[in-house]
Amino acid sequence: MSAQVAVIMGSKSDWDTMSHACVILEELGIPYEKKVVSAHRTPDLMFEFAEQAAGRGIKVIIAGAGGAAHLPGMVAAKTTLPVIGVPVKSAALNGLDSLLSIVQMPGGIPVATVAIGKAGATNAGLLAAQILGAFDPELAQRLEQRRTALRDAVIETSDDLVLE
Ligand code: RP5
Repeated sequence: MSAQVAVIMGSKSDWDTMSHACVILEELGIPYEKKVVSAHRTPDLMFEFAEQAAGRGIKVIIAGAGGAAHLPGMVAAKTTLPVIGVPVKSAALNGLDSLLSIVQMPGGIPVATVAIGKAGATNAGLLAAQILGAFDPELAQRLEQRRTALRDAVIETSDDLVLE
């Protein structure tokens, strides 16, 4: 099956973060592709990717970048596929720069922005799955099962609350 989700990132250095989105997609059995595409260093490749993604069967794009993180917004400007932006934690400002660059899109071109770093990348994978799950009952079922397992794991932690 061809990829339904594209996970792109501005640099190979983003992979430590963005791999967490891929872990979720693997777990849920969603075909995906992963690629380094930089808004600053490979702008022509970025536009080519964004313009061709829908035609290749991609349904959701997850885009992660750090610093002056233009990638998610620029990709969103060139496609009507849903784009989920992941702010990668930067060295200088701990990812606040990435977050604000991605989340503060002017009205008209949306980017669904998640949290900074690992939690955001994990949630980006889950959000992409939930978007696809709205049209795929079997995937929706796997998401329900995942939620149930999460709930049970949390409830079980009560057993660990013992006085020393
Ligand atoms: C951004 O610049 C990337 O998304 C990355 O988070 C950041 C730093 O990139 P490298 O200098 O590590 O390649 O474009």
